Amino acid sequence: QAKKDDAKAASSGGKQITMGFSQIGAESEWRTAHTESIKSAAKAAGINLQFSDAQQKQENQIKAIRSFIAQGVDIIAFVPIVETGWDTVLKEAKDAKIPVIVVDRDVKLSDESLYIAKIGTDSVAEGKKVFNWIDEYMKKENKQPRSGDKFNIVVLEGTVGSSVAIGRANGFKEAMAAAPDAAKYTILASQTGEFTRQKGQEVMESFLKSDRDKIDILFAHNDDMALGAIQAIEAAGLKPGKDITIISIDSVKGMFQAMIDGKANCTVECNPLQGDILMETAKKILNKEEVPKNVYVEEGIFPADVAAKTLPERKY
Ligand code: GYE
Repeated sequence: QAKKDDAKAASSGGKQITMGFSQIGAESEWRTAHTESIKSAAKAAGINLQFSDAQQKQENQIKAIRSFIAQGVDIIAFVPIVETGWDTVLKEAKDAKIPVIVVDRDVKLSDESLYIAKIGTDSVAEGKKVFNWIDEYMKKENKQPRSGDKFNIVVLEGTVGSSVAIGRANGFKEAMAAAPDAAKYTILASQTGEFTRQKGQEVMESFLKSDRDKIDILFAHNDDMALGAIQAIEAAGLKPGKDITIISIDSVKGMFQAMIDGKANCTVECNPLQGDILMETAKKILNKEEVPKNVYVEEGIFPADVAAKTLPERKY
């Protein structure tokens, strides 16, 4: 019955709502869960979803949005792969009177009225949680630097120019600068691993080539890159999770398994289950109801000692 009511609500004036959705691709376990959440929520809400996969290219996203406008969809939602470069196409949507919802990542625009609402996660807060967890953990475990007198951190960054890579890097550095024992830490190297397992492994290999005996801590902007890096660390004859403390963001099942296996130390949650709230928001906008400009989903933090207990409850 609830489903039927939803389906009814999804038709305004007897016509089913059509949403054009531009996804960035399938780079990570997180992204797969995100896509799945969007698709199943559209189905449950009785919304006709026109789903487009941009294969990691902004130009493909712009093309998709233009084709949604040409088709005359009721509403457009998209995940901005990078922060900038959206003004022109969003102005075209506005001129065509098609409302736009920004999903997951943030945009930087000259005119904030070019989108109605943004649904996503707080990447600056995530980056802060990562540093604060590290600082506490190193003290609690009475860890000592493997060489010299500071903990050497290496960072695997996400997609260059994406709001999440920028936010996570900034949040991390802000928390580090604000910590009373900031002087105990230094960032030895930081490079993009493009949010993929393969690239994470490759970049970690190169970090290890130059600094194998110095690296104390790995911060990966997502779990997939951490999982790739774990393979590189083992191949270099080191123990991931022991010689090198490993923390990343997302909290996908693969990372829980790595923690259970003793190869990783913590994951900060980034919640990809944004489909239901997106569909609800879309209906409200089309019903001319007020919606908040920014909606952040709830997020936790999972260190290795809760991994085994938590894994069975994880939805992605
Ligand atoms: O952390 C990563 C993905 O934009 C929050 O993109 C998302 C990030 C997520 O590929 O795994």
